[in-house]
Amino acid sequence: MVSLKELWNDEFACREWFLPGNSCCAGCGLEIALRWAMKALGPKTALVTPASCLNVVIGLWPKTAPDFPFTNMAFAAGAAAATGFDAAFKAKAHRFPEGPWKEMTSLVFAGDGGTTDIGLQGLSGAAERNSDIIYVCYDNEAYMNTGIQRSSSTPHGAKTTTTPFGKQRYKKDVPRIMEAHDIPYVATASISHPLDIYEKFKKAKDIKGCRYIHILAPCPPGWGFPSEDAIEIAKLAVKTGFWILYEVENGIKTLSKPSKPLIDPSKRLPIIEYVSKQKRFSGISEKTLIELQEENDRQWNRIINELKCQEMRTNSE
Ligand SMILES: Cc1ncc(C[n+]2csc(CCOP(=O)(O)OP(=O)(O)O)c2C)c(N)n1
Ligand code: SF4
Ligand SMILES: [Mg+2]
Repeated sequence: MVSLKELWNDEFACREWFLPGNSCCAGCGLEIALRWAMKALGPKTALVTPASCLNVVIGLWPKTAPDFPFTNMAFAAGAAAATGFDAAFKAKAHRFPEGPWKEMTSLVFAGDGGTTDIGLQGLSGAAERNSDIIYVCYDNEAYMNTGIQRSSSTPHGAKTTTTPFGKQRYKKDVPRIMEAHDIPYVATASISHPLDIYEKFKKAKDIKGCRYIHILAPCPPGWGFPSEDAIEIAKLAVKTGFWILYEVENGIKTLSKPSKPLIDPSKRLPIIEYVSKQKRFSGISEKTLIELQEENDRQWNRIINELKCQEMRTNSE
């Protein structure tokens, strides 16, 4: 893994591109995610932000934070807009080969509502076309900007303003849906592991085609925990196995370092350790807690089986 010393000597990583003093809440996960993504991508990045907390934060003058080009976009149109930008950059690069156009990266940073609900059709279209974009879902597991409504990414049992007794359904597994599109790169990440985020974006930058990165981005007011605990909460998500870190490169899946030991179930902390630190799960019933734990075990068993099949296939080739 890259060292902090190496980052310090890197022209892009050693400074901030999403500037401090912006209007994100203290401890906001999306801000940390974007900062680390931009350290890897650098300023020749054109960012598209569909309607979301980021969309509001990013455009508020005089606290406009990005030190790189960005466009605020309609809620459903993130992937389509970035595809258009990429086409324009490629056309410009053809006409003006000496310009900066060929180095531009088209990036979408969308919330879970903008990705797993309203933007999913456009995202699927871009993935099917293998559009040359990086699409990021920063997942704070609800529609935070409009007052904490449930999304299809809200976990089972979590209270939101539209699920006052806890959500009945389970979280939609969008990284798995993106894997099914056979795009060149799919990864999950968490703000608890910024160097892992950095490395995944560095890798994604050098891949052509549609790349999808899904980042767990805790939200202190929306989840109900003190701002200073944001990293600890994200760490617990990984340590309990609730949030599994992995990459899929050209169809080959690998668990990322922090999640690898958790193949052994005894190494996973019980899910209650994560849930009990957040007000959105307050009053969760024993039954829902067991269901949440069982769902988590199912997710792990599925991934472990996939890895075993993959290994058998590779050995037989
Ligand atoms: C078509 C449309 N419907 C609704 C809205 C209102 N709206 C703006 S942001 C938002 C919530 C976005 O949620 P998410 O994508 O999860 O991002 P977050 O706010 O959590 O960062 C909604 C419903 C809108 N802008 N456009
Ligand atoms: S409400 Fe949540 S996601 Fe939105 S800016 Fe605040 S901490 Fe970030
Ligand atoms: Mg959200």
